[in-house]
Amino acid sequence: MKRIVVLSGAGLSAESGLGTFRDVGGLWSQYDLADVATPEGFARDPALVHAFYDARRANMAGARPNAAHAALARLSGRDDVTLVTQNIDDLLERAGARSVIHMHGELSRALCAVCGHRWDAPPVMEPAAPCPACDAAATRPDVVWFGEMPYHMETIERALGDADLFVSIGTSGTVYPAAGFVEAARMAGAETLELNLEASGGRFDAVREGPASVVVPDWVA
Ligand code: BV8
Repeated sequence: MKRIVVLSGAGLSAESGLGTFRDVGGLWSQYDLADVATPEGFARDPALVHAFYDARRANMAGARPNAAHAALARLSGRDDVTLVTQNIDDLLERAGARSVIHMHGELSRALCAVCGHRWDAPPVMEPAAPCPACDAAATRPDVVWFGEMPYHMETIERALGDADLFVSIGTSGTVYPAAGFVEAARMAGAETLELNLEASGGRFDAVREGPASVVVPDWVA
């Protein structure tokens, strides 16, 4: 049984209308990453950060999974497949995928910065809204910002160490530690495959270029 680790990035959801970060017109050309995706930015201006994520949550609610999400959903739940995503949207789950590992958190979840309690995020987050568990007014998006430790790293590293195949989908490979997964998989003896609109220039044994809604179902078939 070939053990497969799949890592996806913003390109997986691009055709569903969710913006990518570093393509032309991407999110980081509209916002300064330091202002909206770091703990320091949140401390400085929580209202700006909440507005940034509330807008993305609204965009996500109006979006639909595309054929790439559906193809990965067919793969998910298999014992030999580990689905890791950098994306914070819920389109894989809405396509029916199970056991998705959101290493950068989830837009649909709220986190109490005091007690660590997590709950389903309302469409618009009220910073002063009391935590359902400890009453503190310290609500933040349950999203991993720059300088914060991504989630589930032990699980991911174990899967990479056992992988026979590592597939990277729709990611520029610029953000660590995710950008280092291809090397970790190669070190473990895995074959590496990139499915991307354009090759990211990372070190993959094979690359298939094209939109995710085409190349991912082709690969999964
Ligand atoms: C950590 C959540 C340590 C928020 C995100 C050197 C200098 C400075 C900093 C660092 C450094 N080395 C490492 C760091 C730290 C930093 C980092 O990597 N910085 C980068 C910028 C250099 N990393 C971190 O801070 C990480 N934490 O290192 O912690 C630590 C250790 C111990 C204790 C505590 C801490 C945390 C990083 C997580 C940040 N959060 N997201 C949010 O979403 O708002 S990152 C953000 O970038 C998203 O998660 C996104 O997924 C991720 C990667 O972007 P991509 O998904 O690749 O998207 P991008 O726009 O870049 O590319 C789009 C791709 O899609 C392209 O390839 C394009 O071709 C493709 N595409 C487009 N259309 C299509 C398509 N493909 C297919 N079909 C299409 N139609």
